[in-house]
Amino acid sequence: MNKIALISGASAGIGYAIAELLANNNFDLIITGRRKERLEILKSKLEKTTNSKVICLCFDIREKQEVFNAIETLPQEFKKIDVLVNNAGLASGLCLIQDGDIDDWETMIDTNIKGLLYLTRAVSPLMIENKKGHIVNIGSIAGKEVYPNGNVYCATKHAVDALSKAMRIDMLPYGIKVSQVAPGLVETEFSIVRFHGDKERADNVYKNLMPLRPDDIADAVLYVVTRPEHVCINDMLITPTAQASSTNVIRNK
Ligand code: NDP
Ligand code: 8X3
Repeated sequence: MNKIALISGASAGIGYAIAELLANNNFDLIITGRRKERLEILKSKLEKTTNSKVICLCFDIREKQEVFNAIETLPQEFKKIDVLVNNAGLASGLCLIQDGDIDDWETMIDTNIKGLLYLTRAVSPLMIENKKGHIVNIGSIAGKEVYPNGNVYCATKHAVDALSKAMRIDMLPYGIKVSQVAPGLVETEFSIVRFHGDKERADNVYKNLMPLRPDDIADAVLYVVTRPEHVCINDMLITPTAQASSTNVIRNK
């Protein structure tokens, strides 16, 4: 029997890659995001090419009521969620604190912290009821250290780091695992979103180096969620070989 994984932010990038890999490894999926059409295309692709059943939930993770309503609409058998991947997130802007755009700050805080909390609050009681579960939070190297102009994004990912540790303590009595996977530079739509659609600026982030691919992170998530019952991977920090820290990156000349 397939396990069930809910992946937030599966319409692009890392979440999309996780969905594909888990579907190919005997998971049924609940995939979420705001872009319904992309989710529907992914669902039909996965249902054609794998034996996975897929449900799309289209909601804005910043909207508390939308999150709770979406989980409520799940068919009973899909409420037995084995794995929750809290992946939906973004950076908006890259700016000194004194010049920061407060709307950007609120978008990041509402998505990366509050959205992750809403979804966890909606799903974790179901896991407790079913006496099983695994929460995987997609953190970041930005949750381990800060870098110039990264201020609020780094703060939101430090919050994910802290919440991952705190959730592991709270879930301990129920045997529910909590893991964090914290990537460095991964080439996705992340930088296009961060720079508000400026593709040239986004391309520069990955220029002259071999960044991580979304599949590299999916591979780590698959590893994390397929360990034996008694093994919990607490935390994985993964960078490209060309990156030693947020600010130490080697680029080809
Ligand atoms: P992408 O921009 O490619 O994908 C982001 C995903 O999050 C999309 O599916 C998007 O769906 C979803 N999302 C964003 N905002 C919302 C929202 N308000 N409601 C619902 N879904 C939302 O970025 P990545 O794949 O790179 O990012 C995934 C995660 O990985 C993020 O948490 C990011 O912080 C983290 N990360 C990324 C790194 C990188 O270098 N790329 C490195 C370290 C961590 P939609 O727009 O359809 O709603
Ligand atoms: C995304 C990686 O270095 O742009 O979390 O913050 S970084």
